[in-house]
Amino acid sequence: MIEKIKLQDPELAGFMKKELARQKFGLEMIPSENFVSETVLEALGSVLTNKYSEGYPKKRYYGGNEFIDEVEMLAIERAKKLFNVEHVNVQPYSGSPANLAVYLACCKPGDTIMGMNLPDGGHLTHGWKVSATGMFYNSVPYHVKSDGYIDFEEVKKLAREHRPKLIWCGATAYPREFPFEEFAEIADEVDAYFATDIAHIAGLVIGGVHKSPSEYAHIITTTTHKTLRGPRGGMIMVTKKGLLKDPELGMKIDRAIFPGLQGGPHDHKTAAIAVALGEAAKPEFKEYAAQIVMNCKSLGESLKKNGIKLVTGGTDNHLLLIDLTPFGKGKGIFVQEALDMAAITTNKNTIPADPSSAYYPSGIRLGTPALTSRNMKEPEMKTIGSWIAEIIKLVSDYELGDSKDERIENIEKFREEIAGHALLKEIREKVKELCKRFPLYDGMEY
Ligand code: DSN
Repeated sequence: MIEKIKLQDPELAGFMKKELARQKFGLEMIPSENFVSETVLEALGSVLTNKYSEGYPKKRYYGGNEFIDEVEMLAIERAKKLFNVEHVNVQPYSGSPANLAVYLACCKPGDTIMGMNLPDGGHLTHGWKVSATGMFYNSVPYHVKSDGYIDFEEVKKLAREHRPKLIWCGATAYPREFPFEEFAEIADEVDAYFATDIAHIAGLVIGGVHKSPSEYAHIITTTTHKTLRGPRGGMIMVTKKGLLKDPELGMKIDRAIFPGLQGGPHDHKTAAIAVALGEAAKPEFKEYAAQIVMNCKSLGESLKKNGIKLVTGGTDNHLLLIDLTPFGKGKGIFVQEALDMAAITTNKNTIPADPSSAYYPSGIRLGTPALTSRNMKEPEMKTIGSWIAEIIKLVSDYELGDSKDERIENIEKFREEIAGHALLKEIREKVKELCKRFPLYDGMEY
């Protein structure tokens, strides 16, 4: 599969081989990750990467784009149909530039915008202070309540008080279904653009297991590599409602992407998006999406049964947020690293009202899209939940400490003591055996 790389660049091939083995024999549980089909990989590795195509189909700044035009139009048509929208731009390099383009199209620098607070589960590009979106716009964040659900009373109050130009609904760590309808009502009342960022749940929307925002939002953005199971990329969609509010919205979005923010589109990635959208249109994809959610609920039940606390007490979607505060604050790093040693990949994450910090948060975010892609189901989730709970309990007594020096020392001590721990070794072996029963990229060798 990488024969030529092996011959020409064995050093690189060695790293790639190790990464393939890591993916094959570990449990990938970061909820924003997934395994693309070999067809998507083929499109990504194609000669389409050679082309420059600034502009849009039939309106390019370079010659030789007659076939690239067809590829891009195919991706656009497939997205329009699947998401029930009027206008699609498939050129964003990924989710962050897609979101930035929405600001460029709808706001002027300094305008007020509203999005979910990052530590509450929102995204950097929804106005967080260190992102360009929080620096160039007046960001008024909303929060979740102590039960972990969006504080909609606060959303209404802030929107009426600040009259934002743009309101975002979307998140990276929110385990519940989004109330698109309620957001649309308040956005309409204050005459704001309403943008939904469905990066995490795009596949669930297509699969019909999460409500679609197409009836409620003006703009929908998404990445294409999460539950949608495509290549790393982004899309911006304008709905019928969006064009009614602003008939020029599609054109404004296109101009914001090119020439506003980007140069030539990545045509090999556009082809891979077309492949993924073709796959997502098949009936099997609906079953896949439903299974992601069933698996996640089952994983959540198993964790709870084994004494682990979850933000909001469970999930409606593909992800869970473990609240580690019953064991103390800032425990995420210990749990993430111990799980890594057992070949279970998750990420440390803030939880709402986290008593620690973003780098040393008190939660773990995990989910089921990738495990579901390798055909694991509820019985496997039950087992995996019990392994994760065992590992959490194993490391729950480790303390971070308050000063920087104490933290460095404590983490080093933790790493020394935990490396090669018998329980982690035992679970790592069990993980490997489980992975062999659910092969990934079967027959693919690097
Ligand atoms: N990095 C993505 C995630 O993990 O959710 C969001 O951009």
